[in-house]
Amino acid sequence: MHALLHGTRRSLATPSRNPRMAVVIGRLLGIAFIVCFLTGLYSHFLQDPLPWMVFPTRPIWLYQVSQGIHITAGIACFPLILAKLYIVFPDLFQSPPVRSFTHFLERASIALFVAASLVQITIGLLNTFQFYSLFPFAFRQTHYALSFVIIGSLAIHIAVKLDIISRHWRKRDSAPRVPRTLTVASSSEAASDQAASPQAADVAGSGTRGLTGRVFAWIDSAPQPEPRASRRGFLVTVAIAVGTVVTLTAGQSFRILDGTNLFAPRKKDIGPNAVPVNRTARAAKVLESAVDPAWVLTVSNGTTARVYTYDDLRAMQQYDVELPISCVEGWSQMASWRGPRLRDLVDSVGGDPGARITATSLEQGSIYAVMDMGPEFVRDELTLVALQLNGAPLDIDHGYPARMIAPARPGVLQTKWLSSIEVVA
Ligand SMILES: Nc1nc2c(c(=O)[nH]1)N[C@H]1C(S)=C(S)[C@@H](COP(=O)(O)O)O[C@H]1N2
Ligand SMILES: [Mo]
Repeated sequence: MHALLHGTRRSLATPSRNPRMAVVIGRLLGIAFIVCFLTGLYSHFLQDPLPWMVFPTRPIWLYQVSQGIHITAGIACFPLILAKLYIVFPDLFQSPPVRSFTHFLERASIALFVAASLVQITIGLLNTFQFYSLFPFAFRQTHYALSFVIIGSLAIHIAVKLDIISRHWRKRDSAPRVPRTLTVASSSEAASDQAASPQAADVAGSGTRGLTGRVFAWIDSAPQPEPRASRRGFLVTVAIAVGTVVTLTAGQSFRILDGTNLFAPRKKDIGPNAVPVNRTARAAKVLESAVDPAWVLTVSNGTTARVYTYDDLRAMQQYDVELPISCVEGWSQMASWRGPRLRDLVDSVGGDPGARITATSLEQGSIYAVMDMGPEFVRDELTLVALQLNGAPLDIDHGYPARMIAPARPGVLQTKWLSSIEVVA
């Protein structure tokens, strides 16, 4: 068993599998994870705010950019994680597999970290293709919970590897290569190397750190034909892979890459009113209710209620605003909207300046059918009950007769096919 594990690890050794590379890729991955975590928290709490939370409403593209970065960084994680797993793959064959309780914890935390990360990016990617119904669980809650598992195990991982990370953080600080004769199997050789190299002595100490150090020392000592060239080749390969997946998808979020957006689920400007559609009127089962001539928008505040017909809404002061639809799935699109201000409607029923609202759609039985909005968005002069999109009445798929549009909010909260607005204290 011992020999088998060692033989396997030896045969897996390549120049790119070294601690410096693990640190270089790990660093990028760590940055991507933290960026995803922070932008993810922002998106999560916009949709599920804690009672005291107040959100910025400017710049209007804040959520659009934040979520674009979230999805793009998440997509970039695929090649980065694969590269990182490739580099550290021989570590899987450590012998003995578990050396001590600390070593067990170290390996278990890495296993958890890898598993959680792979699940996280996979369900995230599937979600951008709207596979929500594929999961027998609530996507957002799961994604949110996993993010804490990942950030927690990342912190443990960094703590455990701090020694290696700091030694290989800068290129010039990297430990000198240990002689090729060093093998983990032979303690006498290790001992002679300790004498020859202070770094080797440093890493070959007792406990888990010693083992990890020796693992990397061993990887470092693998036969290395033209190591520089093949290491650069590996980095270039990873860079090309990251560049490719980003270039082929990020156009959904960033217009500058629209031309090369071949793989993302949405393209800009394509759809009715030149805007992509998330959920169609047919899918939302509002094909009839949305065009019912008896449609009215009910605005209420306690016992006070007013009923607005479509013509009543059009007779109010109309405003033109430029605001993006920014889907949680990453795609976004700037558009021109026209309609009355939400705050004028709220004022018409004596709404308090600090009041929240709950908006309800004609759509039945969907989590997007009811939406909550805090006062910072309700009072904002850019928040409209939109009747027009890009110079024409809303297409039925974009929420005809009336929909919500507010700055710096996720698309999920831009409720279509409005039927009522309730002021809540
Ligand atoms: N009633 C209702 N409103 C909704 C949705 C929905 O499913 N039902 N989807 C939301 C989502 S997820 C997005 S991204 C935007 C997209 O708006 P669009 O389809 O007009 O582009 O609408 C939002 N409004
Ligand atoms: Mo969305």
